[in-house]
Amino acid sequence: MPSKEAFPDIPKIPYEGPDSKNPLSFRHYNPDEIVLGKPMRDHLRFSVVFWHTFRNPLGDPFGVGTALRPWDDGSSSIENARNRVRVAFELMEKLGVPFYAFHDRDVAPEGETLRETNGNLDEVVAVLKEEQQRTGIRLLWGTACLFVNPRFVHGAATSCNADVFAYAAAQVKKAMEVTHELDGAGYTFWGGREGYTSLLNTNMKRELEHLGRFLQMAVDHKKSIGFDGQFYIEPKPKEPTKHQYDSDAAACLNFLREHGLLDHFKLNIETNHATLAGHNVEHELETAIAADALGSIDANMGDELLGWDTDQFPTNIYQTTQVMLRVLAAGGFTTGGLNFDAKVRRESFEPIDLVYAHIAGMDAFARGLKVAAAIREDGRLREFVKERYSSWDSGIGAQIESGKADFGSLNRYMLEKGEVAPNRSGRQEYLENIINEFI
Ligand code: XUL
Ligand code: CO
Repeated sequence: MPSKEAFPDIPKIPYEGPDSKNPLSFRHYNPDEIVLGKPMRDHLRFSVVFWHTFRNPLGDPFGVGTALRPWDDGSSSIENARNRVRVAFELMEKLGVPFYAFHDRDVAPEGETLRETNGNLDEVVAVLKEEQQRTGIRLLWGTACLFVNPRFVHGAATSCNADVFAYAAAQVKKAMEVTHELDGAGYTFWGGREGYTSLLNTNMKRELEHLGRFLQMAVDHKKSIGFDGQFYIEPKPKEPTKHQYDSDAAACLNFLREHGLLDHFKLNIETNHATLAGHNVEHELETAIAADALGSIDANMGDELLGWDTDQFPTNIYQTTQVMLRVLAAGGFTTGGLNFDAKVRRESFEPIDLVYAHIAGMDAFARGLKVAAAIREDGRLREFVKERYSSWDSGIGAQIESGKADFGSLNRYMLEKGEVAPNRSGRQEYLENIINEFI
């Protein structure tokens, strides 16, 4: 811990139960509580992000940052960066969060050259390592920031400039090595500026091929350094570019399949990215699960009335319930977790707001987990869906599924039968009411 605490008035946040009126307590997140045979801690695998929580000044296009962060001297010195790491671990310890995530450039400043930048990163990574050992908090995933620096103006792996591709490769190589050194459970590729704004200046086919080659190089490097963390691709449809190549889960899966990379990547699904793509998060999760590719979740939420990536802390219990229903159905996380890729509002500028925000997100997900577990134990929802598809379990349905039918046999079957068996109601409102019963 830093010699002087950054959050001196914040205790370790206790679980006090649903009746607690203490805003610095959990009312639902009780890490040791067993839900469906497993402690909540292991179901939820919460993670704090370094970028929003410790580097976001809370500016918007119309105004400067408002965040008060008294521990940060505002400089890009290594000392400030190292101290910030200690503050981050103080907060995570007080919240009882088991994981964190970072971009290389969140934690350490860039230097004049790549060599100097790598040296800066090493100096800060030494403190990350120390703090991990001191607290037992682990790295959920690391990543490289390939979108802030102006050199990436045209993209990184999809830049028109081959030198930029080379720089990005060197940067990812280092970020992967650092993640490996910190025993990270995963490594994420979010396509930042991998996309385009105008086709008038873009060779899309060439850019896509370059991206495929880049990811293949990452797979090769992973093997060569013996890093066995999970690779994730994080879909997002827009912001910063108009057309992102990794726009949604289906697009990412298709890209990976086309480039022979599907065995090496899973998806990191972010709620607000799903909604920007015109989907809801459960659709994106279901798409990933159907391809056996759900890896991790960037847990946040958007605003229904705003069309941009507001990255709000997830407090909507209907949504956290939907997410946890999918996570439970998929058998839970293995390497992934619920990573709060979320920032406090510009108006919530005090340090204590960081604490309230994480408590709110953790409690909303703990409650979502309990509701989802109760819905599963009740079984009515699952039974309904099972029954809805029962015509596939025997007879003609089973023949189709097992590949024993063809157009000829189906034609004979239907000519003999004359008309289909009557359809049954989908009962959507009845089912929505069951969800409400548990919330
Ligand atoms: C951007 C975003 C990123 C990734 C990591 O919208 O979600 O922070 O999670 O680069
Ligand atoms: Co994210």
